[in-house]
Amino acid sequence: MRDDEQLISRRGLIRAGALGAGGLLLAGCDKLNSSAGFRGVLQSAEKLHMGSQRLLGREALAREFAESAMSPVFRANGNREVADTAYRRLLDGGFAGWALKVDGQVARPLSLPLAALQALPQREQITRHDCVEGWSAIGKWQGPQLSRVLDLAGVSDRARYIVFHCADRFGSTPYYESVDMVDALHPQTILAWKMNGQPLPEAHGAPLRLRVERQLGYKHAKYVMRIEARETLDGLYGGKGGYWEDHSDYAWYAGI
Ligand SMILES: Nc1nc2c(c(=O)[nH]1)N[C@H]1C(S)=C(S)[C@@H](COP(=O)(O)O)O[C@H]1N2
Ligand SMILES: [Mo]
Repeated sequence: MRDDEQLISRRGLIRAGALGAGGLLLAGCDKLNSSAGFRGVLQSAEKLHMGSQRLLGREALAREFAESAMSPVFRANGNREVADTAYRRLLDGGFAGWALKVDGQVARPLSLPLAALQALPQREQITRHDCVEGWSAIGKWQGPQLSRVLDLAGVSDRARYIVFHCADRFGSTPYYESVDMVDALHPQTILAWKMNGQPLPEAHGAPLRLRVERQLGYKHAKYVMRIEARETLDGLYGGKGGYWEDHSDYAWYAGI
């Protein structure tokens, strides 16, 4: 089986299986994606699927791999460059003047330079990235757990979502993403500054990107500049919790 076939059959087992629509598994991933009907099925199954995945355990880990399984080439997808002039100045300066902002529903708003994130306990994980466009790649990621950073900031009990604000845009609209507190506090949810043993290159989200290993690729926000704890997603851009959620029929809960 090729990786993308594994992806669709794995997702299909949960989704189409629950809906009794196993025949859909025979088509290719791209075809499934471009079929409005199938995406509609995915969306109507979102809540059911979220419930069944969460029943498997809030702490259930995504599979981790050996170094020997790492993909020789890890494709870069979506934006691979950031046009923003402030970002380009920071990139040129090796992100020396960069700092991650942490704000919203927190006791202590923070501004964390890269060195501060690198000084926190680190987690390294070799995982498979699954993009809805029908490709997968296995890579090694390193960074502090998001839960550590949220602890430092004293995230409020009222916070229900963590939002990731990114430096890049599609047209005039910034990319952003969000996760709930279960995914935010999950042990494999990290703020990665290292990929495959090197600082993140621009194409993969320098200087910092989210890894949220039980979710599909578009949830893994690159170029993260600011993290915001919120009670609600209402009133934020299109209100659906992410750039693609606002601008396509991609589901907010993209659990694999
Ligand atoms: N800021 C930002 N994050 C993003 C995207 C993007 O365009 N901008 N694309 C998403 C999609 S669809 C995927 S599959 C992954 C791709 O990550 P990679 O470029 O490291 O492969 O990033 C996700 N995060
Ligand atoms: Mo993707």
